[in-house]
Amino acid sequence: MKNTEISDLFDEIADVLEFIGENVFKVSAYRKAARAIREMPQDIEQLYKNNQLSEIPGIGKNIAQHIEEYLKTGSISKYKNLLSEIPGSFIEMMKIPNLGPKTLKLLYDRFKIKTLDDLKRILEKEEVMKLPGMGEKKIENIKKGIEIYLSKKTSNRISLGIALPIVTSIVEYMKNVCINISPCGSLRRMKETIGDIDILCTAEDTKKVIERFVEYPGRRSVISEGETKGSIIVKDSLLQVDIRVVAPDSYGAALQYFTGSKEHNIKLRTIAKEKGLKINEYGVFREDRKIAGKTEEEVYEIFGMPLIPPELREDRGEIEAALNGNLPVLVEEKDILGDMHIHTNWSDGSNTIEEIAKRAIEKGYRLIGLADHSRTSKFAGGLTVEELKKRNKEIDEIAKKYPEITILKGMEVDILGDGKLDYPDEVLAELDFVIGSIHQGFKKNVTERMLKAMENPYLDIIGHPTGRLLSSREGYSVDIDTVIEYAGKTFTALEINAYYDRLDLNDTNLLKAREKNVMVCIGTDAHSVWMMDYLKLGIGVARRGWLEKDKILNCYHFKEMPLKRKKCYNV
Ligand code: DGT
Ligand code: CA
Ligand code: CA
Ligand code: ZN
Repeated sequence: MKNTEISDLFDEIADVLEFIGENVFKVSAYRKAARAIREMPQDIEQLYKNNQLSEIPGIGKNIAQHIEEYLKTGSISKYKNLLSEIPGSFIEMMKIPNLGPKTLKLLYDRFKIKTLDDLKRILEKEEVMKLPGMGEKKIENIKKGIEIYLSKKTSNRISLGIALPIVTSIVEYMKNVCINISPCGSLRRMKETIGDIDILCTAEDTKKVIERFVEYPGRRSVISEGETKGSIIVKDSLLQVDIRVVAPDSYGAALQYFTGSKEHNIKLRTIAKEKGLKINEYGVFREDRKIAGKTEEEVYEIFGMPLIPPELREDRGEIEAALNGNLPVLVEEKDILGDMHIHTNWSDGSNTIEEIAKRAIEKGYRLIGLADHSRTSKFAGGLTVEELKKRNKEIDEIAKKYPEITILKGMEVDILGDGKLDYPDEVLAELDFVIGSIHQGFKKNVTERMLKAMENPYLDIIGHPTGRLLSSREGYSVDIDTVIEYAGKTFTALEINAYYDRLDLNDTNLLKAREKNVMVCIGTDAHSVWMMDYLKLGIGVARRGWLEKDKILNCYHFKEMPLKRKKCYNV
């Protein structure tokens, strides 16, 4: 079937027409045609052969001619001519989610960008914000779009932070036709990247569920529509979403099965066999009698285990731990008293201390750690010693106004080329806590510099310890095992940077940190109050790393918080 090819082409024609400023009716004619063809069940070639193109709603003579031309020759001359009117890489850039042709045109006219690299570069510039309609959130969304576009091109996986809001919105949209509904698969396990989204539900009317699902307003296209299953691709991330409707008495078994991981399920099936049982997505069976399946708890209970939290289900020892009764008591959202890594407008954040405090109170936090950049990070508005003192004075004033929250005077201090910190010790000593981060020289002696920095009694936490960016950067050349071990020896905590593109440390490194008894600190690295929402990603990563609340700094009130500078450790 050539339906998708043709509708993609029409969408591209619409993009280009919009980019060159054609009239809106023309643009929308192509968009309507693209959508009609994409979503119709019949094969367009067949319709053409039967002379029925004009029966497709929204397809006039002009567009019918294009279809005919494409089916006969494999291309559309109008499209070729249009392409010659716009710079080469623009067709590619128009595929970036969250970046429409109008915005692209705006950026092109103002900055003369030609390539994707140009685009990335200008998005970092202050002037971009001054363009009409270009807020901070919009820029952040375009950056996300670029990430999605690039990762789809290379690995086909999307970061958790992007997939999570999509599934939330779909679940919200589907709720009223379902009895139970839950995401499963890697998303429920809070894995850092997601291949596709899986959703499971029960309902009185199965048909209604699928019908509504394939009408989801955020869909780009429908891949399949069956009796109990449906698949769509969503527009803003090009992710595939699968939904499955199951019978209520199999819901638990299905949830268990489709949450995975595959490795966890294989291990469970082996155990079932040893007990003479059979487990599948319908239930647990002895001979042919079903003995469990309605709830997940019931399924695990049959094997003598408590419910294993989804984040642990990777066959990394969780089944053995469950059988022996020593599963960790994982940290929960309610254990976290606040966010320990927030930038204010004293450095490169966009909100005032007061705005941040207010948002934190709204979120029910008991404390926040403000961590602005230090003086060497000039590009990020790093504070001089003078400015730091002024900022701290302002914190004192705001703190008086909001006694319900503890505002900690922290800093994200650069670890310099020689492993020293960016302020003298007496300045660091006046702060409540210090995060030390590598922001320059990603390839130069990073391990040695980190170890040296950890010897400083005022360096409490190492920020984003590996420096990786999920979308684009492998990370520093750092021997993370050595860093983790030394963190244990020096009572330095390691950060879980919860920004969606970092998630650093990740689950596997956290498991190592846990072995070495290293403390962990969760921070969103928010540069704007809405980014404080990323905290839940950090909690998910912490849970995947088997962390309990006693190992997490944010679970302590400041007075009891075991920071290195307080020398409260038993050596
Ligand atoms: P993803 O989508 O690559 O991020 O990872 P998952 O874990 O969501 O994998 P997916 O979507 O292929 O399948 C969803 C779940 O279904 C998976 O976690 C476990 C279950 N599953 C899929 N295929 C198999 C299989 O061959 N054997 C078993 N035991 N379970 C499977
Ligand atoms: Ca999946
Ligand atoms: Ca799937
Ligand atoms: Zn940083």
